[in-house]
Amino acid sequence: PQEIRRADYRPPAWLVDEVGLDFALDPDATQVRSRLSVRRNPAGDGDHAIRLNGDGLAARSVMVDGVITNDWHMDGADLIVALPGDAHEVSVETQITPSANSQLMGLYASGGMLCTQCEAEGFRRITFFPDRPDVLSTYRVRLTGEKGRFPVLLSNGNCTASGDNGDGTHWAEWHDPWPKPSYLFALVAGDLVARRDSFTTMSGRKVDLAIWVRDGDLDRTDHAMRSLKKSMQWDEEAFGREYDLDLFNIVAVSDFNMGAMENKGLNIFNTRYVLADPETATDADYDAVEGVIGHEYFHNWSGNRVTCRDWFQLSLKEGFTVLRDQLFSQAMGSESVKRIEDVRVLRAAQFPEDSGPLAHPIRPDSYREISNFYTATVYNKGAEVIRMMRTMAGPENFRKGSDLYFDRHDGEAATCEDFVTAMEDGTGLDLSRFRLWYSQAGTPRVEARLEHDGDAAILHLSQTVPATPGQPDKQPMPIPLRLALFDRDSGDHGGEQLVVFDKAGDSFRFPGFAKPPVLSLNRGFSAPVAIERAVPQDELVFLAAHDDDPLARYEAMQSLTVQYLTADGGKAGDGDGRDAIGAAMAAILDDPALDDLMRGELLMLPGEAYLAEQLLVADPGAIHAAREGLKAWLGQRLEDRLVALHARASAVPYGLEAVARGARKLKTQALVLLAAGAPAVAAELAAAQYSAADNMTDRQGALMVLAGLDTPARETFLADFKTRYEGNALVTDKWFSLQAGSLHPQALEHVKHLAQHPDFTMNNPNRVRSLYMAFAVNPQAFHAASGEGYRMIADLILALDPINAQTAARFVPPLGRWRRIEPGRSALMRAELERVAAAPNLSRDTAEQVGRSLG
Ligand code: BAL
Ligand code: ZN
Repeated sequence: PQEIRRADYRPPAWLVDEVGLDFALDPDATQVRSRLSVRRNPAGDGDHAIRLNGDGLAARSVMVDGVITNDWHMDGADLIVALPGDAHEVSVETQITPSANSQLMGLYASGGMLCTQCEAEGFRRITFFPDRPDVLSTYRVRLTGEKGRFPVLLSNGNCTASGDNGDGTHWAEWHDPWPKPSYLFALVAGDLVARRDSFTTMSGRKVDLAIWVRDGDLDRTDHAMRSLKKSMQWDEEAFGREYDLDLFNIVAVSDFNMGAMENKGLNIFNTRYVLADPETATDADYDAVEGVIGHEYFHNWSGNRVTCRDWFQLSLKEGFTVLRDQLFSQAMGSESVKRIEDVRVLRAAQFPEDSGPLAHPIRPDSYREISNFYTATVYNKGAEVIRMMRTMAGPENFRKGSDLYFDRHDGEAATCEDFVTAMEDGTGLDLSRFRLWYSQAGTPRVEARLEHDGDAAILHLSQTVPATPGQPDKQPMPIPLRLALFDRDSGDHGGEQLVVFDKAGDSFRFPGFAKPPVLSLNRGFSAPVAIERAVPQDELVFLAAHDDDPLARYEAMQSLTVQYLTADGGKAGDGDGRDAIGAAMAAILDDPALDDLMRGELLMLPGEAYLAEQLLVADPGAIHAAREGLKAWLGQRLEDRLVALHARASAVPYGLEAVARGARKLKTQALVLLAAGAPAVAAELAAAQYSAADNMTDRQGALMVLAGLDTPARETFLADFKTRYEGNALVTDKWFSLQAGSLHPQALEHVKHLAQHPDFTMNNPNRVRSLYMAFAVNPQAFHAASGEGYRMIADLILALDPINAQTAARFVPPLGRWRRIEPGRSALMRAELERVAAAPNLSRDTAEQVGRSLG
């Protein structure tokens, strides 16, 4: 497949001002008639034919200005129609088969309903169209379908008319007055019920809100509705953004490739980010629903009102919208805990991407299949890059920059460059060198050394940005580092400072320190970099106990553990390091000033993927053994405290407030350490926790621990869980995940059996991910020394690719890590990638990912 390059961007030759679409809906044969009002783009290349992208479509008829024409031809999958003048009406008739659409792109069937997913290039699977984000049109859509099957007919914007045809079918017409690119088109037809509510905007307009689900799911939509109203309110207060239609619809579907989709006025969601009640959703699920509802809603401005010029600019809307959803969640719950969670996700998902064969800048330079670039780099690092601008500008100036950006580009398809320019103009910052964050891939490594000289502390910094594919040489980047220097005796610092470090090497002098201070660096994780500094153990212990920046305190605990676990390549550590961790954890358990949510963060050990990332070449088996060894030692050493903690937390009644959530978090964390150090005690407490549970957080936490233990209770409780929630797809996903992700030594065997379970299907992405993604990120099972885990994932990719290429390609990155793994496993991983690469008829998605991983 052909490589598409950012540098080759050309404006569209033709613009489409208005789109009329007429759907006669039928799962097996849907007729689509389009009517496009097109005009020649003065900025285009003067082409006398319009290119209408298609994917698997055949034109049944083509009309220009109401007259059938034969002056058209196919160029690959695209339809080229000759147009003599400067403005025409082009109409095309196509027929599609939603019931056969297993890729879940375009119009497809999901459990009897019909729905769409068009981002990035799904609209061309519905009808021929200039399917690119810089072609913005207003849409009028007419839907006709059987009343019995499809009592609800939805599309973007407002419903302008509806009626009964008297023949068992009915129709509805929708009009979206806001010009939008085709990727934001949506329709839904199905037998759905709605939770309804309303929101009055800051200018006093009443907006009707509806969340559409299957009958039976309605009582699990309360949290989603509350999250939506909070999102609407917060976006007005924090960013001055008001909603702009009279109606906002959300529809939940169970077959969905992504988490959710921000279609204008008609967001379509994966059920897992809508449905939640205490019995079936964990606290993490509640947070995810709130965060994703916010994210999609915030796209109404960052993405829809201002959209992307081309797909290379994806981070323009995704990085910014992730930052917006992160700030929203920080404001709704614990600010510090949310920041720590986001940093953990970045390190677990994005740092490995940045240091592997799939590394790319947040604004990529080329792609073959754009679906492969919906990545942690574009999303999460993209958010960090904008967060750095906010840190340098300060929140108030940042708001001026974002206001200017929205004002200046409302109704346009913009670029990342437009965003940075608006930020410069609005904030007064000089971002000329900062733009490197958009063009250079790779996580900068910052070496830091603190020197004490007379009465001053001198911070010496140097940076390198590692080579990444296609980018052998890098320039130094501007890196904003928040820092504080603590007096060891008083435990205080004289105020936080911000240094922007933008050279290969530099030194910063801080006078007024008679004694060497303790450095707290990159506070709040102000820059998405890896700090390399040999921090003395006593300083880490000091910061873990005293740092007033919660993220820095968490970092100190993480570093303490990372230093211990990665000593000698992860094979062994010294007893002194282990004692320091034990003492620090005991202090955290005992610290009365900590709230339990934060306590839980400080007690969390770094994950195995993050530990592996610290090593040039990792031995996953050794890392797993070292980490489990530390857990066992901690479980034994802290057994009494952990048992007491479990009892204290178990006495807190269920609620959604922070105190109750913190108690639930600690309850299961205590079990996890006890399971390693005192398995019999843990098994008993976990069984009690499971049986007493009145909520999914406790029940799932207990079952997770039991699923990892070799105890007879394991089977009993897994079976109970399965039957207790029979018929609930999202909880059944949990049942698969718990086993595939478990610490049980037979986890790999369990996955093999589960793949044969009648509830397993390759046609539902949630189910596939619940089994195989949970397995692929379970280091012990996936990295089985035999290579069987690698074979299993390669087999999955090959089997899934023809069914759902987008989801299949997502399983390539775990195998793509082969260069950073010890030689024995590395060769096995590579062999599996080569086996996949050699298969005939690979999708563009999978072929690109496998090619880059081997390249
Ligand atoms: N735009 C794709 C889904 C999302 O990021 O919201
Ligand atoms: Zn998004």
